[in-house]
Amino acid sequence: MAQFELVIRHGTVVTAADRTECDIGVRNGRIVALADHLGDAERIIDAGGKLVLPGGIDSHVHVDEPPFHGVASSGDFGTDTIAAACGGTTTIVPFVQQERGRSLRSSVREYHAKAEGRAVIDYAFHIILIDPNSRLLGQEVPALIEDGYTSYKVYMTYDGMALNDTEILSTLEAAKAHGAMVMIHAENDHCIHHLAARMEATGATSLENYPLMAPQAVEREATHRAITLGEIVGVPVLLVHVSAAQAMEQIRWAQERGLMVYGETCPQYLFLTGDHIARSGWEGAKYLCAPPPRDTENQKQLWRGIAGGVFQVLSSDHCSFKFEGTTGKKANGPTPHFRHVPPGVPGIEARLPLVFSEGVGKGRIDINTFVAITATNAARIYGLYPRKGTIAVGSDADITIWDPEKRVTISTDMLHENLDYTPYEGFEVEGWPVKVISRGEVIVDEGEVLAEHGRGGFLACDRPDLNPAVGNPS
Ligand code: DUC
Ligand code: ZN
Repeated sequence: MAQFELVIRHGTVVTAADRTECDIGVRNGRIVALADHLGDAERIIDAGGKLVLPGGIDSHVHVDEPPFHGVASSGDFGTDTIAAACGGTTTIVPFVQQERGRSLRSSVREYHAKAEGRAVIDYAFHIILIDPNSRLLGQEVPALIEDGYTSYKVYMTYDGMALNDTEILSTLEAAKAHGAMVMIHAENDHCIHHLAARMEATGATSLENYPLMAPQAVEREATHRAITLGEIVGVPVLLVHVSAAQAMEQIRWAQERGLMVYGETCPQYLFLTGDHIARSGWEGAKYLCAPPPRDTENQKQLWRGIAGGVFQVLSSDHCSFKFEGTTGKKANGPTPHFRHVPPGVPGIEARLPLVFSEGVGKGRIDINTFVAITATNAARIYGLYPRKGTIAVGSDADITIWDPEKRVTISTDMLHENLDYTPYEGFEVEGWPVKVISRGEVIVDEGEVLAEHGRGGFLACDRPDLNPAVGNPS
């Protein structure tokens, strides 16, 4: 019997910290050797001229959640994990959404049933809390943390889902007592309602008005408040999908004061602007998400924030609402109205190529930072490290072989998301994953999907390291 099931040879192996020319030996789905020259394998992949990266971790994806603004997702754990894999991602962390009046445990079971038999890559779960009552925080949440559900998301906006400050404080206290990470969607709900009502009163309801109901101040105030709530309890918080410089400056301010505050941003805030939403008629709906994309100056600031270490995580916030039809962004028609379009854009497949091309390719970030923000830091923050998110002896052999010179024009047709549009239509990227390996198995080979549905497995997360050694090297 050969010593290794798989050897990846002659590649440039990159982690969040290093860049090394070495071979990788894989046995039983795990990395068991890193050395100058490894032979004697059942399969050898020549990665000469290619980058060999840890598979991406997309730690903010909405998969098969209940309808939002009355509109259902069109993707499921099958289509969305195939799309993720085709884009170089080997782990996702979607959400279980709490349902009022139902036990959290039974909701968790429901999401397991959605994933089992369908997912082609491994997955963990965050849990969205919309009713953090004392029974839930005192009994269910501690038991779930024990079982590997160690991150909880709370909304400061959205009807029926927003928590008030008291509820957020109680959630943070539970997170502190039992060892969980709290992710916060920071937008001031009262301001949004106030501004939206003002615009509706004047009939300014076309989509170009959408960003005006959630200007930067709305996000900045809520970000500061979220940081303050975390400070008062003495527990880390992670601000998700930060869209703009003003919110980012709050995070930087907190970090400089020594608070454990983490930040996430997403491709839509690096590549889209309010001008996309202002495209005429329904077209703008393709770019509508919450918070709204801003402008090119904010994009520049966010890139600086990534390079400077303000942001630890870059995930997609993938939402699979179609454009047309009853599961589409236009479903609440007949005319476009900024309050009736479900916010959210897809990006599970294009995330890594976009960020590699515009980030590493254009010199905005180095390759180690790319690995850190798209894989390693999420693994550390959410309790998956070192099993996931790095290339090291003992880690799962989740590896993406990346051709840094491959040019691709992104289009709906070439993506595997079960959708009729992508907000990144026509974007030209340089750099694409050519082989994607999950636990030692090649699941995507030159665009061909080889993975069996159901091969992906659940990952119970460890309690997060509440002061993880995250940081962006550049
Ligand atoms: N933002 C979105 O754009 N979609 C889903 C939820 C969210 O917070
Ligand atoms: Zn989200």
